[in-house]
Amino acid sequence: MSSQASRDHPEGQKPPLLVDDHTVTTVRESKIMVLLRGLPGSGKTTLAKEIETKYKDTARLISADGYNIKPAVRTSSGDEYTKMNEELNTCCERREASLIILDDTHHDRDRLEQLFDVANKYRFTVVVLEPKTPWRLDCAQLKDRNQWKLSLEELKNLRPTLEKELIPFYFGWFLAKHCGSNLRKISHEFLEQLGNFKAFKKHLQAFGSEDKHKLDLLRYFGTTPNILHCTTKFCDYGKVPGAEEYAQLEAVKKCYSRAFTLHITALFVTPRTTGARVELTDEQLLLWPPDAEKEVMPNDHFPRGSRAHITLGTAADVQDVQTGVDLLEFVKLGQEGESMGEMSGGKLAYYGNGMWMVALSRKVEVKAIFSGYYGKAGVNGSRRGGKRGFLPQCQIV
Ligand code: 2AM
Repeated sequence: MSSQASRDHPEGQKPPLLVDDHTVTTVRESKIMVLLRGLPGSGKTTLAKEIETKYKDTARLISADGYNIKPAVRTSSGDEYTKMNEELNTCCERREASLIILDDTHHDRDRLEQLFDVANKYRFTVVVLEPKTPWRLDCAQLKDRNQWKLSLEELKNLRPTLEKELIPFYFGWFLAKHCGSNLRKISHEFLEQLGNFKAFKKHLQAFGSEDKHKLDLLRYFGTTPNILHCTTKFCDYGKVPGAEEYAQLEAVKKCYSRAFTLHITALFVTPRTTGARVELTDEQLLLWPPDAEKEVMPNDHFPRGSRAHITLGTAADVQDVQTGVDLLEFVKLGQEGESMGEMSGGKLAYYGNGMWMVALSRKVEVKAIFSGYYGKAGVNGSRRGGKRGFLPQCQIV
């Protein structure tokens, strides 16, 4: 890195994907779309190039400057992006890179939505990075630094669109590609075995199954999230109470884009959802909102982190958020499960009402990047208007 670049971005302020070894390894095993965001002259390109250099064998840097797209509060239809979009789509379609770095101001909501759609279509986890240079919002300084020679006035017009941090639909840990595939495989095996289990077949009425003899659980849980993840805070782009405060937490800021290893201790099935129970470490609990359990079960007391899970599938008309509620139901029942023997690498127990859980003898470890999901509601496996959940006054929008 040039000495200019190291002065502009001191080590302590660099994103984990540049300086943390575990993150670097995990990013290499994931599909990540990095969106650099900020005013012209704020240091995006320096950061973008540094990331490209670090991941040179797997990365592709696509820059708006390279397509001569002048940053402006947009009034046009966005046609100037046609060629750049072509490069992005081809890169995704042909799997030319597992890390795509997009260098642009990213101030325009419509443009961002287009990119989130692409990321979602090709299953890229989005990471939004902003340069930490001291002058990033100082229009007087940016005037002399931006290569587009934007005037003070033009910069001042752009500034309000970039001052506010982008709050995602939800924050969470997003599984690395290989870990996600592996967990899906483990879950499929579990569902197959459970569906064929004699004792399970005795309780099929809980699943509303017309056939009294068998149930294809893989079909039953027809919808699975696009990218497997463990939600920490549902934000609805800042509309949910406490979302802005959560986004401002020091731990959230520090850990954004960092990799973690999550420990899965159990798999479960209910007539509504199937999921994996996650045991959070003390460090991971720093990212866990104190009211996460109360949000969905206000009248009960749970140890912090009890709701941590990965949704693996939902039944028709059931929302993903139900999985965490179902997990808390298991936690409430505690030791009350009836032991049903060994299955899928653990001890299977039946809790009544079609609730089954296998406690794994060996925890499954999955690597995941802490980031946000920014795309449209209802796309990443979350459906609206569920009829079968039993959520108490939870603020579903
Ligand atoms: P999940 O974490 O159980 O899968 C979008 O709906 C995502 O946010 C889903 O992953 C969903 O459930 C999670 N989520 C958490 N709390 C939510 C809430 N109160 N409303 C909607 N979704 C929520």
